[in-house]
Amino acid sequence: DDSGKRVVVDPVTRIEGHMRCEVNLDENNVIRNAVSTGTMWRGLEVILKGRDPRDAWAFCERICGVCTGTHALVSVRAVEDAAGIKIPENANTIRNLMQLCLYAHDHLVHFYHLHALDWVDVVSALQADPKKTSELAQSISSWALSSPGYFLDIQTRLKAFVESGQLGPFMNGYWGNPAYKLPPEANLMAVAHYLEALDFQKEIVKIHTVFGGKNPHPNWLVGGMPCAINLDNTGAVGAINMERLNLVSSIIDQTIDFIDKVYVPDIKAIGMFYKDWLYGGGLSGKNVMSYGEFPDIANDYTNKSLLMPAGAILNGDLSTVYDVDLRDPSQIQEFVSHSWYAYADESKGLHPWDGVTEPKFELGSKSKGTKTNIEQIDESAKYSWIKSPRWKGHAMEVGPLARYIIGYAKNMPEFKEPVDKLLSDLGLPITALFSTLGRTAARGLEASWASHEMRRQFDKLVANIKAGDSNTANMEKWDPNLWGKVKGVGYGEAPRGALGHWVVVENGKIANYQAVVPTTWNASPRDPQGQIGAYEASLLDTPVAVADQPLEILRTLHSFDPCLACSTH
Ligand code: NFC
Repeated sequence: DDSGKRVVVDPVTRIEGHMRCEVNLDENNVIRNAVSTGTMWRGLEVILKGRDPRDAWAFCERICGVCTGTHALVSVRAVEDAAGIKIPENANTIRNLMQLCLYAHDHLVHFYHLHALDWVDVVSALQADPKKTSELAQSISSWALSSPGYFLDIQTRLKAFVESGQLGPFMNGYWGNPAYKLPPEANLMAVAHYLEALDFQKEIVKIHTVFGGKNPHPNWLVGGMPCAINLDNTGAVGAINMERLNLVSSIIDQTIDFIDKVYVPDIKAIGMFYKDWLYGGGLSGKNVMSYGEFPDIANDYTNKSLLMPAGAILNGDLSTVYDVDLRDPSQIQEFVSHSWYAYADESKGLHPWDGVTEPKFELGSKSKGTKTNIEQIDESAKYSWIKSPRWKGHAMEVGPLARYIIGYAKNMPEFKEPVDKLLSDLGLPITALFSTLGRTAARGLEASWASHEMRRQFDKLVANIKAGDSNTANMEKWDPNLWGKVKGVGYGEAPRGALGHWVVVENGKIANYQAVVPTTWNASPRDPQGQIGAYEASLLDTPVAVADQPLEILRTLHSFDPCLACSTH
């Protein structure tokens, strides 16, 4: 599309992986066309072929170090599904704790370190009055670090940073851009919380190190979890004992405190100043989907057991939540007509059990520049390393906002009440949810939900151990040579949205392996019908204040928490 002014953002930063975005602006600097491109391919699906299915989790986990462990989780679920392996109760609860811990950590880091600076003007914080900042902080939260002296200290550190000309993590922001709306005091408060969150986030992941040995890339196991439990400190070296459980318990308390007293109030404070900026809804008011997560009953991955429900909504009709069936070949399909892969017939999609990953890099005739230095991409041809997944032919948005919309539509109080409360505090209608701000707010609410659910799952684990059950793994059916030709699917909700792995096992080895990933859904290029994905849809009709400072583009893209490493895998 050559109409208007083409703006290219490459690389998009403060994300995971390699992304390029191009937009066309009309004469009023409003976005009229958007192109989302994944610029790197990983090849994990190809690497997995011929390997032992019990090792798949360890390879898949390396798809990403940000949503660490979540690929391993759905991988072991896929292999267990294929082999008909059931996991013990404790393994299910520990897996839930690992995944909830990931939600809390990932959402917190995303908000403060990858997204906040799209709303917060760091340099403006230098103009803030520390006393007024303290009053503002104390008016929204009981968090202890809120004295005038504390904020003066942060401001002095920041000033030294700016004066040295070495802004460190605050380099290259569009400081002073008119799209920033927070007063200096709110900016200073947010900078303080950016630094506090940077320090605190390392505590949360210690939960992964207790149950999974390390972070990133903790250990998992087909058939359960690899950690032994021994409260008496006898027997297995490195087993989970009372001291470690107490550490986990104390980190859970601190996480709840930080999220409820810092993260959620900050979301509300930022929402207050930006509630007129309701762009970026894209597909969220139309098509959203969740596979569901957190089975409360071991080995039951249906809505009877899932604390976060599965479902799909089409055309914004919240009165109907459709069932999602990942085994049905007509429901989930991936297309490659605009992706750098080859299919025998690219007018059709493939269900992941029959999926093909064969790279084919070529540029359309209307692209500008060279293969190694593309100046403008041709979106009428192949233009991304991301495939285009579709549910019953529809492009879908996935992620925290999709999950909250589905929970809301299902009238589940734990999702509906916090949303209604936030909207009423901000004086906004439900439609305001379908926006960039709504996506950011849903993630904050979800971080709070996840931290409290961690407490419940932890108490459940301890109660079960104290009742005499210390089993964490089921090693029956361990030998894949005895499985025959089988296929399985593992699914769940990664922090960024719906994640599925499909595996086919033959002669004890992986015959095919396909992952369809949250960012693959959201960042997908066009499909053969020309339907755009969630990122492209969300950018349309957004005005950009300064064309060569695409702050609004980053703000909306970041609200999805892009992970391009995952999307291209
Ligand atoms: Ni990487 Fe992901 C995997 C994605 O499923 N997208 O939240 C998850 O990365 O962050």
